[in-house]
Amino acid sequence: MTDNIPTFAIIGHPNEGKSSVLSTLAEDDSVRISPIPGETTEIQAFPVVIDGREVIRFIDTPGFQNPRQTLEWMQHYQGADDHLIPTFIAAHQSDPTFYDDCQLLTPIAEGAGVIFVVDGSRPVRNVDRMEMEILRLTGAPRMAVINSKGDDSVYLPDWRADFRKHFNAIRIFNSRQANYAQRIELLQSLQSIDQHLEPVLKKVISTFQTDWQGRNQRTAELILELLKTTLGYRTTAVCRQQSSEDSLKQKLVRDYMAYVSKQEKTTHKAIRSLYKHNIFNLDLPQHSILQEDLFSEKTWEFLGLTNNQLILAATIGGATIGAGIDLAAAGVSFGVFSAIGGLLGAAGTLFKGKDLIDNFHLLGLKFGGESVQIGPAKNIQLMFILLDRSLLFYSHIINWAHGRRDYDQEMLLKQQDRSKEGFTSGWSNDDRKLCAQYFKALRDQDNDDLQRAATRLHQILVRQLEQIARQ
Ligand SMILES: Nc1nc2c(ncn2[C@@H]2O[C@H](COP(=O)(O)OP(=O)(O)O)[C@@H](O)[C@H]2O)c(=O)[nH]1
Ligand SMILES: [Mg+2]
Repeated sequence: MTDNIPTFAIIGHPNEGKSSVLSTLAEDDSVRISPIPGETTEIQAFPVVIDGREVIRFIDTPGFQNPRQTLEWMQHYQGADDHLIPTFIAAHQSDPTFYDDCQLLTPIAEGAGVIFVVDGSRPVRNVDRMEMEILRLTGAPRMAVINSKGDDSVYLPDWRADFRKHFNAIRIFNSRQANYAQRIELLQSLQSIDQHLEPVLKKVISTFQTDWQGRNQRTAELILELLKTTLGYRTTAVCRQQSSEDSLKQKLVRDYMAYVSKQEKTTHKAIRSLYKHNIFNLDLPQHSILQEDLFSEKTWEFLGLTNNQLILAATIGGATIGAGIDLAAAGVSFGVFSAIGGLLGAAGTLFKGKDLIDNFHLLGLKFGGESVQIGPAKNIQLMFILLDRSLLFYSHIINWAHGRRDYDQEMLLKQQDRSKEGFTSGWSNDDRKLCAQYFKALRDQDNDDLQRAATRLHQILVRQLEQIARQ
């Protein structure tokens, strides 16, 4: 511990995943991760700052360069225990072949705890045992972390057996898949490696937890703001002589959709940076429904509510909701919702005048003399689709460990399952009813009702976000 900020050096053999583990633990995607062993040659501190205050610090180190000679030197050392590392460094710092070893031992000399990272999918070698023994001799509080790069788990018992002799705690931590809960668990087990660390790590953990709750609260707010600005959005255009009414309407619909899409993008970007993904272009998995445009047919087919759920939400939430009326008029079997999905899917390219105009009213299009108004949205499905897409986006973001720089198969499969349906179709009738009340209040511009519904919807969203984070 330096200046009472718990500090941990991430140590291990080159290319075992040290930097990946650090990146995920510190939620820092600026950490250099490289397939080439020996890229990291300098120690580098990565502070975790919450509310402007540094709460914990992780130090990235180069891998051991000369474990054999280092261990031999240490085994022959005769001086006082607490002088072991400073004496080693003093004796080797002018020797370039020991540069990395001196570097990685420096934070330990300054009081840092040790997180030793190994790739548990390969067998234990002699050199690993030497490195473990060096760390034991330093006397630093230390934990072993198994970050398996491959699927092979046959070597895990061997690793554990060796670790038990050399470390105060052992944890499996997959730097590419670890989520928030697993990060907390790792911090919790760090408490056990040294009694002195316990109180200060307790504080760090509770700061992490409060911070996470705050982010979920903020995410729910952002989603609500998105709903309010998009569903309540209205715009008017005046029909001029030379432009035909049809083309004016088409333009309005296009502008409307562009507006909603842009708002959604802005919101998702804000959510993304809340979870500190700033640098890497975190691509969504190839098969994710989120790859689809907001107004595409597929999106409307796979997300949002089923027809029956929609009718129910609309009728229990206030019979005057447009969606209910439109459904009744069009007939359920006709599937007006898939109709609008299809229509909007063709946005920009395949607009067919008649279809478009027939469905205009679903977006709240009104004609009044020379002017045409579009919005507020009349089809409550838009609300559920926006909700589902934001929740799915959140789920991708929080499951994207910072140490991971691409998508792996296992993750893809998991996401695929989840993306078949959105979240809102699994919500309770009461929750969906509340959405309908919110939607109605927005349309009626009833601010009191809107405020009441928004407060409750915020609670529902936070609960949903927390549930996604626990999955
Ligand atoms: N498949 C897989 N690759 C990993 C994992 N952790 C790290 N890697 C890769 O292994 C290489 C070395 O990782 P890095 O974190 O830079 O290792 P360091 O040299 O110990 O800091 C990089 O190409 C990483 O992408 C993992 O859990 N699974
Ligand atoms: Mg590294």
